Amino acid sequence: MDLGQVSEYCYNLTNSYLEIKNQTQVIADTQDAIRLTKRYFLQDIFPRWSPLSCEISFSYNGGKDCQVLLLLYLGCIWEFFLNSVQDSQYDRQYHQYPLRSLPTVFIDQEETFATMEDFVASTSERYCLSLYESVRDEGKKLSMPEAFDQYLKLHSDTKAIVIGIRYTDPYAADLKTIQPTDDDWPDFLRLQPLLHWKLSNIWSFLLFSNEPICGIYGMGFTSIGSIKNTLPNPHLNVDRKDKPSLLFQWEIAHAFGKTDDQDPEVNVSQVNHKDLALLNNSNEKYLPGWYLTDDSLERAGRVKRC
Ligand code: FMN
Repeated sequence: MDLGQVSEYCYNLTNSYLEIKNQTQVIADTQDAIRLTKRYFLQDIFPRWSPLSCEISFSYNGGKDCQVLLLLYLGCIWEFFLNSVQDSQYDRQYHQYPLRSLPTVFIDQEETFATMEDFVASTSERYCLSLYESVRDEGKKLSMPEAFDQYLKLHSDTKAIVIGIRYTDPYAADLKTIQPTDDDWPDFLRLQPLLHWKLSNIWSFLLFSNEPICGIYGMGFTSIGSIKNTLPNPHLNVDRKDKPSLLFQWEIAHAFGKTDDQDPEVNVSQVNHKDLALLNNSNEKYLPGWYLTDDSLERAGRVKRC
C-alpha cells in the first residue's frame, strides 16, 4: 500500500470503530475519545498546519500510544484530503494524494528492546514513514532537546510535532492539546491530541484495529522504556490471585477485516530472540499487556534491574 492507500485504510478503520453499536462501556468511551481527537486534528490543527506539507512531523517510537495516534492521524489526513478536493471543480479521481511518505521523527536515547527496533522498522514500511532516527552513538549521547535541535536543522520547515502523550503519563497532567515547547527546548509547537485517552481506550482501539502490536506487549509489558529499567508488569504475573481479566474479547473477536471463521488471535509482532533470552531468564509467566487497564499501574514494570 502507498501512503494514500494506508491513509484511506486508517480512515475506514476509524469509521468502522465509530460505527460499533451497543457494546461495552469502554467502546462507547473510546468512541468519544476518538471523536475529540479527530476534532482536534481536523478543526484546530490542520487548518493551521497542513499535514499535506512538511510543516507537521510525527513523533514515533513504536509504542502503543503513538501507534494509536498514528492510525488516527493517517485517517484524519485522508479526511482532510477528501474535504480539500470536494470543493474542487475536478473529480476526486483527478486529484493525486500529495504525500508519498509521512515526516516522522524517532528520538531514541536509550537501549531499547530488539523487538521494539524490529517493530519500528517493519511499521515504518507498513505506514510509509519517512523516519528520522536520532544519532545513537554512546560517545556523543545527546539530550532529547539537543536531538530535536539536530532534527530541526535538517527539517527546517517543521513548525509542529505530534506527540502521543496522555494525561496519565509522568508530568503530563497539565499539558495542553497545542502548546509551545518549554524554554530550554528548541522552539516548535507540541500537538498532543491524545491527552484524554485512558489505557483501556488505547487497548480497545488497538486490539480492534487488527494492526500488528509490538511483540513485547505480548510478554506482559505495559510501558516500554530502556531495557535497563523495564520489566514485565508485576500485576500481570499469572500467579497473582488478583490478576486482571480480559476486557476486550469483543474487539479481538470482531477485529477490523477479520472474518468470522478466523481464529480470535491478537496480531502481535515476532519477539526477537535477543529479548526471548533476556525474558526467559526468569520462570515467571505474565498475561499480555492488554489485560491491564488500571492507568495507575501502567508503569509498575518500570523499575531498576538488579
Ligand atoms: N518535555 C519537556 O519537559 N518540555 C518540552 O517542551 C518537551 N517537548 C517535547 C517535544 C516532543 C516532540 C517530544 C516527543 C517530547 C517532548 N518532551 C518535552 C518530553 C515528553 O514530555 C516526555 O517526557 C518524553 O517524551 C518521555 O516520555 P515517555 O517516558 O512516555 O517515553
